[in-house]
Amino acid sequence: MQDLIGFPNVAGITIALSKGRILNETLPLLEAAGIVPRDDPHSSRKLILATSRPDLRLVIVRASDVPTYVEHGAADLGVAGRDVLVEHGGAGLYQPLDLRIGVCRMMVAVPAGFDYASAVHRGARLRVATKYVVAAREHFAAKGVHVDLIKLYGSMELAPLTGLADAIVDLVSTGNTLKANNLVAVEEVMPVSSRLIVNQAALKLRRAEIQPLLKALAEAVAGQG
Ligand code: PRT
Ligand code: MG
Repeated sequence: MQDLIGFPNVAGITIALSKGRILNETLPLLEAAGIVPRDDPHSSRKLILATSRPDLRLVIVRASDVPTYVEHGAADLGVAGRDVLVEHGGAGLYQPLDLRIGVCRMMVAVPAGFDYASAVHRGARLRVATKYVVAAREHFAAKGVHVDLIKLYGSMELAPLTGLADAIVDLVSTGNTLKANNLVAVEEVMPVSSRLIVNQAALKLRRAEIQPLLKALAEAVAGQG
């Protein structure tokens, strides 16, 4: 079969992934499903990677762009964290499988010594810096906490240390980053893991191609340690 690399997605299956932990943790699942990139994705600078399956390619995009590629059908499938999916809104996406990778928690964190509970109890208005404004807005609204959200694109931990915000909403896995910046987690917003996402139209129109892949990945997830 002819190589599909570089061609629009007229045939075959395209999977969108982001470099870093999602790629690292997805590769073993893909391998268990019989899919291995032809070039080493860690050293290659290619953004489209051919695989051991001639009808299946990987595209490398920013983590927060994965749902956009899949929503618009530029990729048929993708892997994205729940954090990213909540901010995107999930329109046009089917989320059939929790891959149980990229596991962490979205937390509210404040400087050590800041009495969050009593600030909330007093009804104080808190300035909260975060990349996750949709999740944060829903969380504080549900708790009846008054907040002014400040949108950031990274290094949230710096915001309380510089006086930009009273609190942050960020992802925490080991807790080392919070600790190193003298912050403490005070409340969970949501548990996070990465999901397989599928373009809804692609699943309907090309179920025969996509369904076996979903099944193979579900088995890979069930078999992972
Ligand atoms: O880095 P870039 O701006 O390109 O994009 P990104 O940060 O969205 O991508 P990436 O690769 O860093 O993260 C991809 C996905 O991994 C996220 O969308 C999450 O679903 C998932 N994930 C799992 C995490 C973490 N764990 C995590 N700990 N993403 C980020 N972190 C960061 C966190 O924001 C904080 O800065 O790691 C730091 C905390 O880690 P600990 O171990 O010190 O607690
Ligand atoms: Mg990052």
